[in-house]
Amino acid sequence: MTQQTAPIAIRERTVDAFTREFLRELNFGQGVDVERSSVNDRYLALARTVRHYLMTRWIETLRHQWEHQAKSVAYLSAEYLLGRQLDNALLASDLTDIARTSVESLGIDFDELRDAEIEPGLGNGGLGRLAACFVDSLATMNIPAVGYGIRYEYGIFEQTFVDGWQVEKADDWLRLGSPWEFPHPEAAVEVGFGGTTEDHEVDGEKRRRWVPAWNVLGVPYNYMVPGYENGRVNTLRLWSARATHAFDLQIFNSGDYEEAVRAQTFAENISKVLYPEDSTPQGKELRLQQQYFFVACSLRDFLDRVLLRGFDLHNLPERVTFQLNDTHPVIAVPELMRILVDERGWKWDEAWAVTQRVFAYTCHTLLPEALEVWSVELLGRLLPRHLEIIYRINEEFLEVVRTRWPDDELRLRRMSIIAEHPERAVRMAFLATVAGVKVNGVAELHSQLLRDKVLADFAELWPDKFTNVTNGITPRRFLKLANPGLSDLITEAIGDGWVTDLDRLEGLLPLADDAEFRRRFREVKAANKLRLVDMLAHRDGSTIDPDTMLDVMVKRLHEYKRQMLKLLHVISLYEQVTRGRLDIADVTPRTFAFGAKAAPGYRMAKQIIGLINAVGRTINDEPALEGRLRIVFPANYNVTLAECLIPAADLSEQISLAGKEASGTGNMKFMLNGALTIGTDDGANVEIRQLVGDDNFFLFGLDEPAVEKVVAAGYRPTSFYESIPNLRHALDLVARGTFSGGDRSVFEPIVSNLLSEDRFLVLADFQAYVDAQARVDVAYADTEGWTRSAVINVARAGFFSSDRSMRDYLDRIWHARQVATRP
Ligand code: B1H
Repeated sequence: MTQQTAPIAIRERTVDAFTREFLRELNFGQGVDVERSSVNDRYLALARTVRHYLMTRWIETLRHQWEHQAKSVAYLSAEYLLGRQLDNALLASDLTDIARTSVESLGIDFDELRDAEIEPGLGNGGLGRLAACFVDSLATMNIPAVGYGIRYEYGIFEQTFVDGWQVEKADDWLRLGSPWEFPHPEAAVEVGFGGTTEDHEVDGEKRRRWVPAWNVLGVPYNYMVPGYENGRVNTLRLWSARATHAFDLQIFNSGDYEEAVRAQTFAENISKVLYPEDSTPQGKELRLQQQYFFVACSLRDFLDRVLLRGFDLHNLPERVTFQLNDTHPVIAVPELMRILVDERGWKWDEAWAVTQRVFAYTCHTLLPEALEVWSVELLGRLLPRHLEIIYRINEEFLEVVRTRWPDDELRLRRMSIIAEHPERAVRMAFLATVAGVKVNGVAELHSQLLRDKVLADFAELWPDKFTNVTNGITPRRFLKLANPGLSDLITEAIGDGWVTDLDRLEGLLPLADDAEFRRRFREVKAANKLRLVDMLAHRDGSTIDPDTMLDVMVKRLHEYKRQMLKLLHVISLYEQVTRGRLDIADVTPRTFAFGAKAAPGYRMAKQIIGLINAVGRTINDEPALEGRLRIVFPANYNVTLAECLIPAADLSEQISLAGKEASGTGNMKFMLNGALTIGTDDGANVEIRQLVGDDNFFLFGLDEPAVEKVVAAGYRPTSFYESIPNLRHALDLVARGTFSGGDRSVFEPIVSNLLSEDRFLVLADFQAYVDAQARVDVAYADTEGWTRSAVINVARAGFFSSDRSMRDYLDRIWHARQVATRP
């Protein structure tokens, strides 16, 4: 017997040892000496050095997982919006101070290296960032877990502004090398597409099988997911598409070299680029290819590599839950059925019994246009066997419905996984609901609306299937890393246990009444604003006044989120001041910050971006407003920018139309960093307000039932336009071309949309919003009172730790156990 080799022992945690390692990486990894090294050389060497320190833990975690074969969570997500890795790795391994001292002893600017990292933007917005927070919490909480996804060569586009209009640039995030990934080409798996299905015989038994027309290789790239100072390093496995050699060879042999190269490109296209649609999936063929590609690779990987050879798949539910992050990975359901029935020869019922117990589905939306459907034509062409399986699942499901509600044709049509209109299509959310052990929404209100509206028939059939897990955010990245000033102040007051037990922030409550603590809290906020001023000056050359209230709305641009509502408020202030109806001395000095990307094909969203920038140009140049009102709209809002903006914010804008924002997670990040929220009764705002109390939250607007009523009664936006003078004046200003050099046509689509349709009731909520902003002004004028509220917000934010979300998933859905690893 060979003795098992232990991984090379952890390196010495001293500055000297770190420096030796760093220089070694610089010399042997990058092939340069310190003097001749570029910033990127140094960044890569630093990253690799830190990586080495985590390596032993990673190997040990994997070995431990292999030996114990405990129940794991496999998180399936098409998006992971990770943000920069270096800082997080340093934090998790407690190497920040050592690394800084070491690098600076060589005369190198440490912060410059941190800034050199290009963030992996492999997600669109909240859904992708949520997945990143969840893998962080899974590791920190010692939960055996693996994240599966796609290694897009191009992540979310880089946004630039040209004359105020959004122009997209490709996000070539890999161009300078990627020190955090470990490719394993030898472990590639093959995935089929297209072709036909047929019957055949195995040992005298009839079976169905799929004969794909072409195959693609999935190459896994492993990423470390270090837990916070707990010695655990979980794995995130992202798949990259390559052409198979067989496919290549076949064509090469036919002598057509160009065709062969084309085939390669064709295969590699699958993981080329992230679809930049947030909330509105387009039924694009390549997107379905991406989904099936990563899901097929992941199932294959889990069944063949993570499980012991010979594992009896009947016991699969004791070994794993595949958590489906929205409908994007739902094609995994028929894929597992295909594996069990076609490849392993199981009886259908036997396979279905297992399948139904290993998947759980998280829904992230309420917008009807966001519910993914795939046309039967496309699905049948790309995945013919999966379509057959879906048909059979549907038939048996409809039998269940028929038994429960005989002679209810309407209900049958409503609930069918196959929609008939406007074309025959597979409703992925229904498939997920039928197959999932559990279906969860992402905030209390959202889960309630899922049960009552979007999936009401299903909730009636299976009430116990439905549950809620309110979203959360990782306090490591969004407080400890993003806001060192506040972190230190908190730690000084209550110790550092909050980093992994965020409920301890409650200990700050008494300090809300402590004048000295409040003073220091304000000092931190002021310092964070200066940091932001610096950053914006460097990045965009824009200036903001750190002595004004910082009022921030950052999130994807979508009509339902209502950036227009905030903009109309700003326009109205401008209009009133310049027309002499409002004394500028009575206006609270504010900096209005926006950050938002629009889906490239979303015309109205791009118009709104154009208008925000146009209004910004006008009011920022208006002498009467100098030092009082200003708009900043830094381009390319991303995780890195969020980490600088949010800690500096005073006011958090969470103003979606009630019933439209499933949860929101930005709202939680602001709260945790001591901003007060102006918000509607929507998504997780509801829970924020319950936690902080009405005195510490600026609630406004229609609630969800009221929205329903207004819409049912036939909403007429013009009635608000006519009856609210300030609203009329603001809209007229836009209509008259005030912000477009007199050209009325430029923003006409926005104005006419608001006056005719206004799907998201901007005009209906305008007055309530303005009134709430007046309450904000009054509250802000009372500096001590405002700080008190801000401290209370922080103190009550413990609930929104993604660690708590993980506990809820464990208790309500996964029933997996935390396992101890050595500290
Ligand atoms: C959310 C998405 C989403 N909901 C389709 N749905 C996508 C839908 O590429 N696509 O096609 C991408 C993303 N994203 C967000 O999820 C919700 O709007 C937020 O309210 C929520 O906080 C977040 C996390 O649950």
